[in-house]
Amino acid sequence: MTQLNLDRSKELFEASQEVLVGGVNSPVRAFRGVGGSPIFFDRAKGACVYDADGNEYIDYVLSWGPMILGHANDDVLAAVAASAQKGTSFGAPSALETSLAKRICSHYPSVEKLRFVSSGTEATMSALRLARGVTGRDKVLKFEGCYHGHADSFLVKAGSGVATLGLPNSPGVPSALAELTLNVAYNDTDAVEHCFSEHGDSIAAIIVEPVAGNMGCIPPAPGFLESLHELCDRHGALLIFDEVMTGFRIALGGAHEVYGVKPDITCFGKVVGGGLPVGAFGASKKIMSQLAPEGPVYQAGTLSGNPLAMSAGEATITPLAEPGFYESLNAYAKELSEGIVSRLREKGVPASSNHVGSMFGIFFRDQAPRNYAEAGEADQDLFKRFYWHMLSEGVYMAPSAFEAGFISKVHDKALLMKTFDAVEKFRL
Ligand code: HOZ
Repeated sequence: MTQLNLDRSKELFEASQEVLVGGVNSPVRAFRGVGGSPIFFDRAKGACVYDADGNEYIDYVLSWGPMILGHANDDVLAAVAASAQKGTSFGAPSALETSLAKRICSHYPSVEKLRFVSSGTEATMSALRLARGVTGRDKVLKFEGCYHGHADSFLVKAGSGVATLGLPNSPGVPSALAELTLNVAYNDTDAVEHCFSEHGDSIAAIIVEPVAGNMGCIPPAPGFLESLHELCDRHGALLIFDEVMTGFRIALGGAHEVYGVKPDITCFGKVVGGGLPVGAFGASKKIMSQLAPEGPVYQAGTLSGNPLAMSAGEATITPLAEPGFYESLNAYAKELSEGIVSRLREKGVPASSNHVGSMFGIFFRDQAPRNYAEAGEADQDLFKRFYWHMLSEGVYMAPSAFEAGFISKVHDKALLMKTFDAVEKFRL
């Protein structure tokens, strides 16, 4: 294994721990999922990130998904710079919001109207409030290992950092609220049916990551999303797709397009903000009319529709509609994930992978998992060793076995081969 110099990152981590909780601003970044101290970044360009010690890495995290065009894309930078010249926040409407909203709605037929917020967490939290307001019901059904941000109602058996740190639930979430969150295994339609038979008339919504991306990457089983739609319809509940990760990522039309299922409410984040803080939720005009100021369900935000974020989102999404944009991206994800696994298996390492569009997951177990329990059975020790090996060879992957990986438009064949060379050097 090549010896990396991480002295500066270590110094910066020492300093950050004095004033930032765990030295970070989001728990997964603390590297508790892989041990050791986190890498502090200095800059990023294209498919690569550069740390404070000057090491270069091929980046398969991409800020956890948004950077689909690669880091510091020239057009996105130009759009943000031009927008900044005109003011960084108005706290009042601008034409930029209408333009981006139109663009999003045009690719998601079930979304007729939108509300912009500043993060994926805000989008899912507000979508649930809207669903509760529309149905007059309180319960929400989610799936073990799915992560929908850190709002109270979702921090029950969640994925992502919660899974990484082994926290089943979070203190601070009132038990009376947590009791309204029902959890069943992802991809288990029978369990959903059973839940509806017990709580049917009090379930406001099912919320689901149509492709789970916070317990590694786990695709929906054939028919799973359709069955959720059908059960919601039958029981008068709303179906919420959390497309924060999958929206504009697995296809231009996200999971709507890939699986042909139209949810009642859709949440966006990540790619729609092009690397700036943006979230959004949207639905039919009828459902959205229940939101203030048209209706009584309240939701607001000082930086919602922020001009810099709208400009970055518009500049990011526009080229995604070019013919063939997703083909090469998705082919890379397939070749990468399958290529890593075949090389590991040749060495006798138990490994499997999933990929949907340009999202992927590598698992240290023979079979790719279908749910959170199976994802948890993967060999964590092997994952950690592989993680540090790849890092030392200049490949930056998510520092947790419970996160998905991502590809950008500028990941090319040379980087793919470099990644494979790194895998070849892995020793058990
Ligand atoms: N929960 C996000 C990843 N799935 C964000 C993690 C982070 O920014 O640290």
